[in-house]
Amino acid sequence: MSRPAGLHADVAEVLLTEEEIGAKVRELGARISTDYAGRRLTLVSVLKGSLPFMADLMRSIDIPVRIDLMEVSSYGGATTESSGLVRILKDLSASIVNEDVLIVEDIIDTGLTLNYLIRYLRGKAPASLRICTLLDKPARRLVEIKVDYVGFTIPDQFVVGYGLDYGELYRNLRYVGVLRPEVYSGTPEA
Ligand code: PRP
Ligand code: 7HP
Repeated sequence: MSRPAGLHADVAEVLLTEEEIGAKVRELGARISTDYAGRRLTLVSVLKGSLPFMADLMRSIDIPVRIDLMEVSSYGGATTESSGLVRILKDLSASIVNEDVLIVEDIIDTGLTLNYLIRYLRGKAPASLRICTLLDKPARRLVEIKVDYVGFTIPDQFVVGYGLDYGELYRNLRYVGVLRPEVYSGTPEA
């Protein structure tokens, strides 16, 4: 990894603006509020990437919800490739037995992380289990995943911002952008 030039300077192109993300999150929140009206809904955020999305989505939902947080890791440090090995770094803090559970993800890429999580959470006997992701990158999928709520379908490019990182950086961008390949290839800019 070459030395980062700067938060915004390392971004080659803005893929989704703050405004586009905000509008989509409000739309998803409205759909979820309608679909789960009168139910017991628990949102399970998959840290760390989904943190900004979760914070905005839960405030766009206008029915009572519980929240819980899990932290898993599948991408080892400064890499753009999934290791395929999913580790639970933080587990749920409350039972989800008989709860309607909605997993909140920032991105589905290979699908390996969610494939693991779905199996894990199904074992905890929720009333239902569905998936909400801000970004979907179907070109990279290795396992089939049924996704119930998708914000944006994006091309096969490595993106950062609005929670998404490269080497733990760029999560604090308000937009989603494509990272300059030099940043992760280590090739100095011409
Ligand atoms: C990222 C992202 C998803 C996962 C998607 O998490 O937040 O959880 O990768 O990739 P996949 O579909 O190929 O499994 P990461 O392990 O990088 O952790 P983070 O959320 O802390 O950034
Ligand atoms: C994980 C991930 N993290 C950041 N940007 C991407 O494009 C990613 N795909 N999978």
